[in-house]
Amino acid sequence: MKEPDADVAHRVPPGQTLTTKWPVLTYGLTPRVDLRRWTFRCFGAVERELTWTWEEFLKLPRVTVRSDIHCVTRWSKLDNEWEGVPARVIIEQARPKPGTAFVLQHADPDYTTNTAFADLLDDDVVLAIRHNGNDLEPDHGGPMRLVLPKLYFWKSSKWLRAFEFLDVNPPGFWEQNGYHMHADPWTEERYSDQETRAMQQMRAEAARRLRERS
Ligand SMILES: Nc1nc2c(c(=O)[nH]1)N[C@H]1C(S)=C(S)[C@@H](COP(=O)(O)O)O[C@H]1N2
Ligand SMILES: [Mo]
Repeated sequence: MKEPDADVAHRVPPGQTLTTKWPVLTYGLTPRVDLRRWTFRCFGAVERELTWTWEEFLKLPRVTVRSDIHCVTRWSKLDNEWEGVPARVIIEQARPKPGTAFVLQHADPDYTTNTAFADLLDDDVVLAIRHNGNDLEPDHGGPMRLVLPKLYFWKSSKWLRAFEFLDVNPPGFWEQNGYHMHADPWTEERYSDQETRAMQQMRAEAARRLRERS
């Protein structure tokens, strides 16, 4: 860890320290993935539910983007090069219904995190399979993880398996355990007690509706 040089200081959000290492942060164990059974799925409020096998997923158009990682545990890692399928490509194929405002990411093993639909549409949001020229290591989410660089990194699911399109905003795993619904590192949206009253009501309402549905 070191103090950022002046030329990159503007890229380091408040309360963060730079690292050149890449820590592994997983709740639980790295899942073992069988690529013959792996699928990625879009479901919920979509015109058609879609499922890609690994072979099909590899045929989707890919881009290479460069971005910075900001973890809520206060480390940041600059200049990561990610190769992956733009989230927008996936969303265009799934065609979310009007009124879709949120996406719940479902990942192995039993990890979820909620995101505003609009936050997935940025050019640098990718379903990544490679990092700095190498296949993504299992500990870092291989074979595929989301990268959503403008939010704290817990909003980037490793071992991503599905997008659920929703008109409500249910809290995901960390969001049910004290962390913020939105997670903007520039305004330090770290903890749920910093949420607006409206957002806290929305989280309670959405959690209740999802419980009723299941
Ligand atoms: N499936 C899954 N995705 C996850 C996590 C997890 O525990 N399980 N941890 C999150 C957290 S808190 C962070 S900071 C990043 C860490 O990614 P890394 O281990 O590649 O640094 O992954 C996020 N995505
Ligand atoms: Mo994290």
